[in-house]
Amino acid sequence: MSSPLDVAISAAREAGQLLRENFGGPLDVNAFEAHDIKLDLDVKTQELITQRVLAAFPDHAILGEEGLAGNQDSPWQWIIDPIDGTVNYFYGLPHFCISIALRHGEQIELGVIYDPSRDELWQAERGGPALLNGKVIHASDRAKLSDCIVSVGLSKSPETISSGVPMLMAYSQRARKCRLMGSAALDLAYVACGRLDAYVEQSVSLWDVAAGQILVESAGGHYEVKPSATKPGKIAVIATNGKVNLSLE
Ligand code: LIP
Repeated sequence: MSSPLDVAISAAREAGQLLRENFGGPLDVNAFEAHDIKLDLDVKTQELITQRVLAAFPDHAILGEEGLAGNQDSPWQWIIDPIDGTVNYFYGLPHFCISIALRHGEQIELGVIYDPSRDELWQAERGGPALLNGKVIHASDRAKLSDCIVSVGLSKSPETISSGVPMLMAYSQRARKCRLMGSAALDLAYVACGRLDAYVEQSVSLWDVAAGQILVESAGGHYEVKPSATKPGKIAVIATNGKVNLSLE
């Protein structure tokens, strides 16, 4: 029987192929929201991943951006974002990914993030190294904020945007550069491999960040999470290379 990591990698790659095939073509939109877009392809991609996971682990639970599946009483829970960066995908911006994590109880056991545009696959299992395309990766060692690139996520509601802009202003004045790239999972994968030095977002969903958390921690970075102060049910995340202090005092 395939290991959970092998199933996650295989499902992410298969989902990536589906996204590549549909990228740039006509897309069925399920909802246009003020600061978000929901695609039918989000649903189809999560269905594909769900089928592969439950075929291997029929008694596990699925928690995804597009809904629940499987046995919700199971202590084993797969946390899936089928397209992280959906708005980028819809507009033809090749910066999006599939994010799959598996947790047992509250402990994340593995994470896989796949960027089908660049064919880059990040993976980590608890207690092991973080890998990018099979090679060990490490977070950067920049310790001065003025030397760092900080990615800031501005989420989907007026409240989270109005609370995020002052944070963006503050980091823009203190860091070398800030970036807003629209995919929390890729931001975290980039922190894990040293392309970014930190990622902050005040209101994001568990499925956006679960796989990225174990990648960052396995790569020597630091990951903090707390309930969002701006959006009930969402979380606020600060992820760094483990060296830089993001305090704005
Ligand atoms: C996105 C996150 C991003 C956040 C966006 C959106 P989605 O996830 O990755 O960090 O700022 O509002 O939530 O919706 O593209 O899967």
